[in-house]
Amino acid sequence: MNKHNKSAIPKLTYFAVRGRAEVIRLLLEETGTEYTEHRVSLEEWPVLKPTLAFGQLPLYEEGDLVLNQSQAIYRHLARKFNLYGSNEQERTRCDIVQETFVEAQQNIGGFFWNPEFAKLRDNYEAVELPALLERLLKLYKLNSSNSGY
Ligand SMILES: N[C@@H](CCC(=O)N[C@@H](CS)C(=O)NCC(=O)O)C(=O)O
Repeated sequence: MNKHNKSAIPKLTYFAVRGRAEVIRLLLEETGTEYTEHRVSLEEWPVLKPTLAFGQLPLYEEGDLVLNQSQAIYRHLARKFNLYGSNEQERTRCDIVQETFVEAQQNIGGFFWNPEFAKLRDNYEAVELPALLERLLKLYKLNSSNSGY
């Protein structure tokens, strides 16, 4: 017997920004899934934080299935909605796309929040960002020459 109630309406808890929740919202919207959202305010956060297993958001609930870690939630939804390839090779290619975007997100986020942002900006725009975008472009080229996505 499956102990999870798969028919339960999913609930997403996150702050009122796109951030790590946006991929979850897109997956739920794209698949026409009914869901509810709790958009946590800055006043609410200090009260909610200590009640969470990892003290961070997003939190995704589906009946008694309670998930944190955004990348794991994305993969859970991709499996659930049959968007995670149809064989081992395709799933591995999905993982490569996911990891490449995690790296890009960390790179851009790290730059954005860097206290020396203003000082580093010119070099980032001229050198680092084009190299990063080039890598993403390669990924698209790699995937489009092997049809199926
Ligand atoms: N590895 C976690 C990181 C989660 C994370 O850093 N969440 C941030 C928002 S994007 C957060 O909850 N920040 C508030 C805090 O840590 O107090 C994931 O991918 O879900």
